[in-house]
Amino acid sequence: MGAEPLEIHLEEQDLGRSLREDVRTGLTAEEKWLPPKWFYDARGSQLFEEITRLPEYYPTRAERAVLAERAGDIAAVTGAKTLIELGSGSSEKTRLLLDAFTRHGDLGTFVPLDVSVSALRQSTAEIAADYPGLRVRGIVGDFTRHLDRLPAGGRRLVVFLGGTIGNLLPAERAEFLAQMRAALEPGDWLLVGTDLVKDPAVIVPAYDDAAGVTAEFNRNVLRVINRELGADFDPEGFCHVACWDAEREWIEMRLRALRPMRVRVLDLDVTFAAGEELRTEVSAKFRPEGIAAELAGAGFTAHDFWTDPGSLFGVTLARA
Ligand code: AVJ
Repeated sequence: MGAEPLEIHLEEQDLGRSLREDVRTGLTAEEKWLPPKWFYDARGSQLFEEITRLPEYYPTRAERAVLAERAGDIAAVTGAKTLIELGSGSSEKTRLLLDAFTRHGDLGTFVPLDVSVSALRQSTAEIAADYPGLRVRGIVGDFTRHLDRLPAGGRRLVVFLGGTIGNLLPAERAEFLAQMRAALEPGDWLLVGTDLVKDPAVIVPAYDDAAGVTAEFNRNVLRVINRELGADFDPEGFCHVACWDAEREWIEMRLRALRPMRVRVLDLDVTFAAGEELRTEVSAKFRPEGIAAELAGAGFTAHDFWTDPGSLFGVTLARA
């Protein structure tokens, strides 16, 4: 049984429209910003996969360690029939769960949802090939907009890994969790990965690696906008900046203009002063009590909270 054809909830025009809206809003703001979802074209998804293998980028390895240790418990406790993965990317770590469910027995369907068509094509084909008997239904969609399109019924486990929930701003996060809770039935489960607050001397290099892969990933958003909207950003005119906000306990990636620049995009004439910064991503870090409080606030009941041996990364299993 191969993967089923991808279900497209983000049509080409729809993608274009939301990119145009985001570019207009973000680049005309007093403090310029762009949402991080636009990093992930084929090249951006590839660069992100490279980031996950960098020595400085600990979250992927730490989360994988937790899942390797706890996948059996997760399969046994949830007894899920349907596994839904939001922002699935390559679904590489999710294989630990699929393996555990294969041993445990009940899982019938895997539903990865991602904005990246290229990542989803590859992951659904590979997973369908490696897990014969598993129904694989990939959905091209945006987890902040398409939670109402998830398949209904039958003991569902939704997984949201990698700390991607930290890419939402606090108000967006509350909205997302409330929508998630509304999309689930009592007895369904949510598994969320969150990077934890720690010494910034550990966090900052993870977002500013020596090989410069994260810098390329960051500049990639400008290449996406150039290609999709016919803009004329000079990506090399910007340098990569990663900075820790101690008060809000998040890391920000920014692109800093190396010289004054003028960019034509849509009907806009966007000017950058030398040194001006464009915020491209927020990646929030969490404390265990904060995660529990946010989940409870959205109507979830925390069931388990696990970390890796170094307490770098947390994984929470909660019940709807
Ligand atoms: C997509 C949430 C896993 O915030 O750590 C990696 C994206 N940005 N390096 C993160 C990212 C810069 C990443 N996640």
